[in-house]
Amino acid sequence: MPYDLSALGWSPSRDDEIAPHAARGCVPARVGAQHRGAYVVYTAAGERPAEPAGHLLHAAAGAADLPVVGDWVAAHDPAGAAAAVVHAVLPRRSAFLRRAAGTAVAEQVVAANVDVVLVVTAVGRDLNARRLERYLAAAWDSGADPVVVLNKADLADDLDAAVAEAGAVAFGVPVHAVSAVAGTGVDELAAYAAGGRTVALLGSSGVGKSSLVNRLLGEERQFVRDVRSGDSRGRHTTTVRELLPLPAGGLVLDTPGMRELGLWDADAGVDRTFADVAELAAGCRFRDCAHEGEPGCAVLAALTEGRLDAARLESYRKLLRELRHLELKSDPAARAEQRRRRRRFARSMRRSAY
Ligand SMILES: Nc1nc2c(ncn2[C@@H]2O[C@H](COP(=O)(O)OP(=O)(O)OP(=O)(O)O)[C@@H](O)[C@H]2O)c(=O)[nH]1
Ligand SMILES: [Mg+2]
Ligand SMILES: [Zn+2]
Repeated sequence: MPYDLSALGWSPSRDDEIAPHAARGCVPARVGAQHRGAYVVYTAAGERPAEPAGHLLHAAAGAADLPVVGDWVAAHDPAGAAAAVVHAVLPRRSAFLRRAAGTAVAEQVVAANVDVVLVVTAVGRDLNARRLERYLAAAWDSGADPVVVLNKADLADDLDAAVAEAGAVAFGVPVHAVSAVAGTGVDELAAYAAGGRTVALLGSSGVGKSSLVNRLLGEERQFVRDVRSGDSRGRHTTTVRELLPLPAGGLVLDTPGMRELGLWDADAGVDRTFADVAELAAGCRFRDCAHEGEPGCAVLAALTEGRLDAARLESYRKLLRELRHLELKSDPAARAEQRRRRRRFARSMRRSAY
């Protein structure tokens, strides 16, 4: 099935980026999935298997330089070829990062060029303010717009209370109460993919990400955990990240549930998530106030007066401590290089704003 590139999220602002590669016979392709060393990409011609060119692997300083799901790449795909060959990764407009699971200190790019991150949680046990804050920080930091999705609304005893609980940490981020089973609220989520946008669903295992993806696709494409197997935690039904084009244009990215989301270099995202604390902190007497008992501390004053939740302040401090700890453990030169690269992304992002 051929694709309209704009429905895959191609923007004219990328025409200049592909031009030098097009001159060498490459076409734009969007990475839909990654299976070990190989990829599935979408091009104007359709869905194609792809592999990285040797020089791309050779020049990569780390995994972050190689294509990830959501990337736009330059691919050589002559008629009759068994697989396309990826020659270059085009600049990322956004990148969702986390600390790679199981390793001491390595970053992992979970997905690139996501426009909207749906932070999916479910009413009941999964709904957890502290976890939401963590996801929101990573989502803001990625450069995408976060949205909170409260799924399994059909199971709620008190839906208003659940929405209020999510709203208390969301601060201006939209909160949608939906049900993948009943189909309620799914249209509101579909609207985020309008105009060829890319919507990623992230959250714990079992909250219903794949069920929502199936609703958005209008078909049972993604495997969903069997109800009879209960909600045995830690069993991941979805095992690979997969970017899927929607019939009306735009794309959804289904992801395996994350057991833990370790933040990576997400200072700006934490500040954005805790904009209320940051705003209070602007009123502290000392600019480097740690809000630990310094005189003239506006944050502690708000805490005393009950205008700031103690658990929220502790959560803010905990995330900042985590980031500091990571900074101490990791290689400063490597981190400086990563920062520089990210700033370069940010600059190219501003230059070629949609
Ligand atoms: N009652 C109710 N059950 C739901 C809803 N959405 C999903 N479920 C059920 O929740 C279970 C998990 O759904 P999945 O869609 O597999 O969850 P997931 O987030 O994709 O899980 P992973 O792939 O492991 O990350 C399944 O048994 C679904 O039928 C909902 O809105 N209401
Ligand atoms: Mg799933
Ligand atoms: Zn202070």
